[in-house]
Amino acid sequence: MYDRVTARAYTNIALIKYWGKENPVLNLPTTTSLSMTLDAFYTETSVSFDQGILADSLVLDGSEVDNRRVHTFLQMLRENIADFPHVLIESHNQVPTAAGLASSASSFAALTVAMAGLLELTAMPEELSRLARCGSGSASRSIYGNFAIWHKGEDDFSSYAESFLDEDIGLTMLVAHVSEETKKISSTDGMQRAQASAGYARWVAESEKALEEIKPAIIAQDIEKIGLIAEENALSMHALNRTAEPPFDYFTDTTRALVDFAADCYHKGFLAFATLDAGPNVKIITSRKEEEAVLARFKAAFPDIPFDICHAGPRAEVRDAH
Ligand code: 2P0
Repeated sequence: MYDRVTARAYTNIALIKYWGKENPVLNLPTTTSLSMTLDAFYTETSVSFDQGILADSLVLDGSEVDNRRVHTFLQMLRENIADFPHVLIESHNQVPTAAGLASSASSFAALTVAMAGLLELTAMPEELSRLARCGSGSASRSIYGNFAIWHKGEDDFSSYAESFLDEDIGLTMLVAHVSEETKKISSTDGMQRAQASAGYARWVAESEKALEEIKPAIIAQDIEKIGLIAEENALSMHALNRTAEPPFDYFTDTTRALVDFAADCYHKGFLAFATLDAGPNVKIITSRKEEEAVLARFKAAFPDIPFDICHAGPRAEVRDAH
């Protein structure tokens, strides 16, 4: 039995987005989504049982925080797996928190893998994915490296992610840090509003079609096709938000300018496609071959914006157990 287990999980960016819940308690999605795990942003989490504390405790980057989702998640483990004493969770984020870079994905994937180690669970990745999903939907995909597909499923047992392609196909994501501020509308709220849009059923149908189109493009390592499909999927998600009930928009003027600049680069012959999550930051899809040239163009046009270069990242793993 271990005293302390440390796990690391990397964040992921969806190429086909998760943007709606069939069941908000269990995070059962309305659509199947597909992502690439990134190598640049991760969460490292250590867990230990602590008889000396009165409740489960989360210390995030050195400060104690009260996080309702984490408490609910640990309760879910107690009910589903086994009862256990109070847990001390110490977590470090190498992800800009809550600004559309899905720190909840890496956080709950790292917490799931660490807790599975501490509880000595012999769980398959699909089971870990299912548990991570209960913490945050996108965390189901961060269990895997490279490309993961989260099957929407029909219930708690059938909704989990699997590896879609465990191979680095040379896709690069350039992350433009437009803003590190906490987003004004959480993903959960945003999804709820989007689902009240008159156009939601059409978005679901388009997403299903896009998913079937992107699968062979990933297998064929066709970055241009992947980029075109992912960009369309992301922009239609944001267009949907503008018709939501009530409407909202994660875009800033800089977001719009970056998206337009990616389109301009593509028309000039470069591989450059935009994708965005629940925030104003833009991720530019390009290839490893063209990343330097594309980055140079963006830096020249947006000299005040910091950029990160990301490639495909590894799966979530226990790093230390003693
Ligand atoms: C995604 N996003 O597929 C989509 C695209 C944001 C936009 O998953 O409520 O933090 O915890 O299940 O996973 C962000 O939503 O939402 C997200 P919850 P989550 O990556």
